[in-house]
Amino acid sequence: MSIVKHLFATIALSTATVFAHASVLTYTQTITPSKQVKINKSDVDGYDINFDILSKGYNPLTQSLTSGVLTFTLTDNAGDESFEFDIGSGKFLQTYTGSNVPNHQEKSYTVNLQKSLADLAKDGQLTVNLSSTSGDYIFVSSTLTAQATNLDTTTNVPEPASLALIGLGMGALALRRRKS
Ligand SMILES: [Ca+2]
Ligand SMILES: [Ca+2]
Ligand SMILES: [Ca+2]
Repeated sequence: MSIVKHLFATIALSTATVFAHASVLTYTQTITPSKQVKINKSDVDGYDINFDILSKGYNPLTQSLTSGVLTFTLTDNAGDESFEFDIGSGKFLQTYTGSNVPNHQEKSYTVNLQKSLADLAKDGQLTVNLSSTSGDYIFVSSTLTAQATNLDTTTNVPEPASLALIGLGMGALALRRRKS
């Protein structure tokens, strides 16, 4: 292999390493109503909460959303109940169901965004509708944690190691020229 070919092979390898180490961006948003919200089966519209990570710096044009997790904290006064969370909408709708929110204590429920991740990725916004399918419960708060990576490759600068290799390659070329 000529020195030049070897040099380019080394640079290509180094660049791939830079991509693999692209930094992970984390966005977190917590929604807490000013007073606790009771959700009844008789409220047919349920209760909407709206997440927006655009305001946190997410940019759908330059970043790729890799994961998202929602946690919901609920509590209850009395009785047994069942609930449904509609996360996202249309073809990205993801539904989570549960039952029997503990009385007089808080419980957190964790949902990984799967289908609904694309809803959030598209425009940085995600609406969740909380409803009851029997009885009532109290919504305390919800937190969204999403992770993204930069798509923009122009910000990836060569690592010092590959710069040093380029320097070595140039030196070798210069030596060769002097010899011939
Ligand atoms: Ca209960
Ligand atoms: Ca959306
Ligand atoms: Ca109840």
